[in-house]
Amino acid sequence: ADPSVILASDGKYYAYPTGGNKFKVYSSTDLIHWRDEGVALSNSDVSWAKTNFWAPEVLERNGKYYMYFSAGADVMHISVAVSDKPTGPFKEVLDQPLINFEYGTIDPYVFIDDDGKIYMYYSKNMAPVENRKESHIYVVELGEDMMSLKGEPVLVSKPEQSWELKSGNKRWNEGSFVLKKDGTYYLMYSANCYCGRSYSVGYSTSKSPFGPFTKYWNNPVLSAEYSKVSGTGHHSIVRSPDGRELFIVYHSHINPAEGGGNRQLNIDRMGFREDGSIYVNGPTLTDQPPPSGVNGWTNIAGEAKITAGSVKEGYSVKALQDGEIGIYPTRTETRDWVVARESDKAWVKLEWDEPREVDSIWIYNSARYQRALQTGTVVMSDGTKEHVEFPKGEPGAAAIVRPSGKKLKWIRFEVGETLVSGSDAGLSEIFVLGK
Ligand code: FUB
Repeated sequence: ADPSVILASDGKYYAYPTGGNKFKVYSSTDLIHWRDEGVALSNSDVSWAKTNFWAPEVLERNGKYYMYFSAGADVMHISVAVSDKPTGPFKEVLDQPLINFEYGTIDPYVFIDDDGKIYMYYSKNMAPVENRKESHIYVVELGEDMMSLKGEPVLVSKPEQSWELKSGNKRWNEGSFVLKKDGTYYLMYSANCYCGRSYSVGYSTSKSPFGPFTKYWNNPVLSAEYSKVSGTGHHSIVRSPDGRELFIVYHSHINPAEGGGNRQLNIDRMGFREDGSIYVNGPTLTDQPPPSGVNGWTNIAGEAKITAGSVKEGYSVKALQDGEIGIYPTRTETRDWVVARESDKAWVKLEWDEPREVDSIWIYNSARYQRALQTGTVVMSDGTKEHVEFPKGEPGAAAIVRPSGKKLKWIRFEVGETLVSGSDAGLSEIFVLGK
């Protein structure tokens, strides 16, 4: 649960999840295979708390690794431990909590701005508000030592949008993660009870790390609404080995029917649209292409010239190269290539300047049932043809063709049967893993 994943300067990924009386650490070179690296921080090294070791966040700076975490018994507090290595052992240096308010505080996230200023985002946990309890997100500046507070905390987020009000008279904004892009601060967070199906991720934006933050109108960006998965949230974000792709790492319930505190780690792609909004290609439960750069493969679909026999008015064939796959039918309505099925023009072609080595072709259906496909055919420039059947009822599952290293100048996809007879046909994305 609550996975913090970093790409350290040694070129390896490290994952730190919530523990009971300790934090463990796992390493990976590709975000696929993980190795247990043992205990990163043990409660025997923390004088002021022995239980509820929740939500660690690790940050590398000037050759040191800082682990911010929450722990405590009746009242949760936030502190920081330091190590020379990403695997630890992390040692608590303050011998008391860094945030030691009379109310509970959890889920620290530390963000270093371009000007070197350091900010900690965290949640004030379950405070009384009218006849309910709520968790709100605050930000406070940290000193250059990374372990002292500067100034007063500022409130930056509380549950307000309808998707955040799905857990009765307890409401949460927690699990912050902050990133900055083109001068805009994105405050991502989770809402609703971690124990329930509706735990989801949304975000808000601001021109200042202190806010005011405006919530994205189309939140949540990660939820279990259309999936068999349950309780998707408390995430971190990390880049692929070659830096080209972003991955969101989050937890979901091990047993979706039960919910509760038994959670597992999930990884999916995410990205930014041209208008600056965030999309998440998840939750998925099926095979997905490996992260860009693993074994030298990357998505070369965007480097191809794309043409289609026909495109329905109001849609674009470029939607197949925008990185966004069909998961959320209502939120991505216009992000499909749409074509009339009853037409010999129902095809799309990707052509490269030179023949390219192609490992696999991933064809993602429309998330909209009314235009989703059952079948199609992939025609390749070497003269081969392959019939594909689309997986049913599994958002984000691709029809996969594996040329396994063949050199191809072009590929063409021909639309077959739709799920709804006689309807328009739609695809959300074509991903070509190649070199
Ligand atoms: O895992 C314990 C708590 O549950 C975390 O601190 C919250 O973010 C929620 O995921």
